[in-house]
Amino acid sequence: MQLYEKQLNEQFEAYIADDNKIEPKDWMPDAYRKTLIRQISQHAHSEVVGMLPEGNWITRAPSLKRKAILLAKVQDEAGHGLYLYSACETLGVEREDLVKDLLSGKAKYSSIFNYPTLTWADIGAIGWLVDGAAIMNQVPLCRCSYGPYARAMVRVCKEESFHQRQGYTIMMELMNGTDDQKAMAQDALNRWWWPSLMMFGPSDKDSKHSAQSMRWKIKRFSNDELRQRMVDMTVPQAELIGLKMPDPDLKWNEEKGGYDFGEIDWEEFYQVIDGNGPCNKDRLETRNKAHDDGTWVRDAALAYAEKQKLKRA
Ligand code: BYC
Repeated sequence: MQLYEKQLNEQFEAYIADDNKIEPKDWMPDAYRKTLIRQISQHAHSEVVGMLPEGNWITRAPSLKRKAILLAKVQDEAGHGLYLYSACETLGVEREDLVKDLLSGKAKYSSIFNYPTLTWADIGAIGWLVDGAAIMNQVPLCRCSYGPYARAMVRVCKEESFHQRQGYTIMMELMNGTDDQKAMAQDALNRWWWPSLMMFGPSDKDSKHSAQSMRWKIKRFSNDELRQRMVDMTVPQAELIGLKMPDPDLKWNEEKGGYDFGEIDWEEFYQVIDGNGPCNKDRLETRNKAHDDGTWVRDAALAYAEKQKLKRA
């Protein structure tokens, strides 16, 4: 490393150690930039692909009120994707290239969106558990060292908290309903619980990026710390409405002040992130079709912008 670059690096590390925010025009090491582009773009893709499992239920929501709520939630996810692509672009990458990587299957997005939504209760389980996990992971990201990402997270977290409550109220209503409705809610919890815990990423001993990301204050807590908090927050919520956690090893541990829980099926996790989950192929095909079908909209918007520019010139 050149002396000059070494000094810049030391200044950068000290600036972060003092809890300052790095802004787009500030000097930053290439590896920091690369890590942020990786994480923020994967996050943006997750928001966009995340619309698909829920979008599947908009036409079948059980009432007009539920349809309106679900529609608003899915639109929020699109908005989150847009803020995140914008935050990512401040790092010097083109949105078009990021989207290309998603559509070709090169880029990752959250494992959770590769599972099917089989019943209405799945919409409750997604809001309660998936958005619940998202809040747990994203509230600390509001303090991320990169300014544009941290600021985008503030609004995202407010909206995620509404999403979590809409999911939990669906589960509550089902658990106050008929035996069939209760069984449907329990079945959704059984299928979504373990994939929701996988959202936090590999266990700390296998997480290749965590140590560096925590030193740079991109991540504030490790994958396992956040997963533990998720379990501790969710178990009492399940008990309150009469749901049973699908984990025979779940047990309160007085000494640690949290729950012990069973081992995650890491083989399943790696299969899903390698593209072999139940819906990976379907999700990518749907996104590609939506992108192709939307070409005329992008072309029209560009033509309109061009016309306006000429008018002003
Ligand atoms: N799924 O070293 P690690 C939402 C990858 S959107 C797929 O621990 P890191 C919502 C990881 O990328 C939810 N891949 O990595 C939307 C890495 O692969 P590469 C999305 C995963 O980055 C709509 C490798 O495994 N949230 O909530 O330190 C509706 C090693 O992992 C997963 C975010 O993106 C996974 N679950 O930590 C409702 C939050 N886990 O890149 C809800 C921001 C790990 O080396 N992201 N991988 O090929 C993060 O906080 C972190 O990136 C992670 C992973 C905790 C996810």
